[in-house]
Amino acid sequence: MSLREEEDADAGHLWAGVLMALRHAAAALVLLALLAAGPGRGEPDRAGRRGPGSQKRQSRSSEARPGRCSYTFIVPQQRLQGALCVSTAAGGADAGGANRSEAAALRRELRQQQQQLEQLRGGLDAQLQELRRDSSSVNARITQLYTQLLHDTISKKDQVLEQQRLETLLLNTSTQVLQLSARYTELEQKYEVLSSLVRNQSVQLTRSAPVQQPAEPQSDSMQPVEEVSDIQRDQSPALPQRDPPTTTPSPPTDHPFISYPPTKTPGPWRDCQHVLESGERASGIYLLRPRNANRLLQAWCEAGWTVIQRRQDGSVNFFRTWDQYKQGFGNLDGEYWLGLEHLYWLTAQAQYRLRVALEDWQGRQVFAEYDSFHLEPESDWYRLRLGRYHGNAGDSLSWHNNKAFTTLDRDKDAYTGNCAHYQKGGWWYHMCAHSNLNGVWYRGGHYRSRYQDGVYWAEFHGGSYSLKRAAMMIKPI
Ligand SMILES: [Ca+2]
Repeated sequence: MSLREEEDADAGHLWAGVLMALRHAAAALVLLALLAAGPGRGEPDRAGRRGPGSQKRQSRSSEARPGRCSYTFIVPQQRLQGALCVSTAAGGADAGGANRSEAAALRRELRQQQQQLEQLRGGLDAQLQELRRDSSSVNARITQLYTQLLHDTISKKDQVLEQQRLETLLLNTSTQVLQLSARYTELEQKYEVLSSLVRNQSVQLTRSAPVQQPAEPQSDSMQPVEEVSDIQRDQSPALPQRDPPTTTPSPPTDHPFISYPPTKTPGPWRDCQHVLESGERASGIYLLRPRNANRLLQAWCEAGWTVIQRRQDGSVNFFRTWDQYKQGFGNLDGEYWLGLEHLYWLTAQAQYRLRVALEDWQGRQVFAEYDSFHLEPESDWYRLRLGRYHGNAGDSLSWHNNKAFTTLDRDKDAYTGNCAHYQKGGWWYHMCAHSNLNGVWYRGGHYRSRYQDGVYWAEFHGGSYSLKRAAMMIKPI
């Protein structure tokens, strides 16, 4: 902007010079005109064109007295210093001749000045044009610089934005790395736990191998048909485990055995109701043999109820394979799963009802009952058949009615993936679960997990609350 103002100032000076030159030229023209009109009285119309100043000069010249100037001209000071006096006084021929010669000299002088003025004007025009060209080039240069500055500014802003974006990206990446690191640590810990479980199972298998040999089933005999599940092995006092209750039982074998002493030796009983009817009222472990079943099993009996599942302290891992869910696992006096095959035979011998007893971490106890309960055979994936609900826990199992059982290695649910992988258990998953009593036992109720994999009953505290206690039990109608 200052350049532009400077340029304007230069142009102003130029114009002022031009005007000054024009004024001088005009004065010279007036003088020329007056000289051309002769030494007589000036013609009023010619003088009148020069404006009021000329009128005054005319009036003064009309009053000229002998010996004094008839016309007074103001000529440019560059050439003539002071006033120029032309005497027009009437007198001798010498005086007139002198005046004429002076006038001729003046005319020459004026012509010269006129020529100089023309030259000056031409020079000025050339300079003006040159200045204009300079101005245009300066303008173009300023525009170019301004454009470049704008471009640089925008580019710097872009750089700042890009830098901010990169910083954000770096921050996010760092966070992800930290999360991955934490996840890796967690996986490492899980791997350690699993490794120790595998070692324990190997030890148990080694120790139990000799016991399995004599336990071949004897069909068509009232002698116990030696069928048993992991449950018995888990709690066998004869098979001390290296670890406390958190030890995971070994996988079921083709030729199971009985190793846990029942609470009462008599039996086997058809179910716990049969135990109760036989006068055995104490809660505990009893030997059962379902009617028409070529197998013996043990279960926890409580007031005629046959407990088929129990959660209470997270001591047993319920994330198991199909075979393990089929045969059962856990500790009969603790957490356990009776086994789908046992459930099938039990519920095939009579009409049973199901009771689900739940307790939250504040000690509140609720229940859900279904007036009929049985399973289809393994060929139909132990499909759940459930009757009407009643109770005060809310109905979170009817949604699973008529659904096949799903485990981590056998996906029979309606979901595109395997629900067992997400719910960390085995259940009659649908898409996926309103109840997940075989899920992960979390301490304290509300838990944080990527998936809803706790021990939950959706109608009682929702899917993100892991219950303290849960038990499933059956009783003939
Ligand atoms: Ca599926």
